[in-house]
Amino acid sequence: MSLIQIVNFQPLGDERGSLVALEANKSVPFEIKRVYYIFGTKEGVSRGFHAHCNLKQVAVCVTGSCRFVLDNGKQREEVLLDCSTKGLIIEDLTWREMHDFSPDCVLLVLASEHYDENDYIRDYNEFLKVVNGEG
Ligand code: T46
Repeated sequence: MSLIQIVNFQPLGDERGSLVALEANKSVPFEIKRVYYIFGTKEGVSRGFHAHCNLKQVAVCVTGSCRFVLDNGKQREEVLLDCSTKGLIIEDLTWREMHDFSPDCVLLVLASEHYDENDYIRDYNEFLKVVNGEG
């Protein structure tokens, strides 16, 4: 099964322009407890390089683009997020990296839990131990 799970949001545009509505337990498959957005990423900068123990997220580039790498310790796959109607579902225990941010990129992220630094696994070898049941 692919690590790349995309949810396509229905554009509700009309002659005035575009609108996308994101609703918990509908287009977003969990209760939303937190929303954050990443913007102004400097040229050549990559972000992420961590996994979460207990956090589901949906990421969407509302403007611009960036490339996501997802890794579950066995498979490593990538996807270009370049469309404001395309959301990437990121499950628990998935290593993520974000690369190639366009200068105009605004990456919106909807999260199933409040911020908790203790939920982060920031060391790749530790991540491998956890997913292989050795952690
Ligand atoms: C993820 C990817 C897609 C907070 O205080 N509250 C928050 O809700 C978040 C997300 C971050 N922070 C603080 C923690 C750090 O001091 O903001 C700083 C930057 O966070 P971080 O280095 O984790 O950012 P990214 O871009 O590497 O990762 C973020 C999310 O943290 C992460 O959960 O999945 O975006």
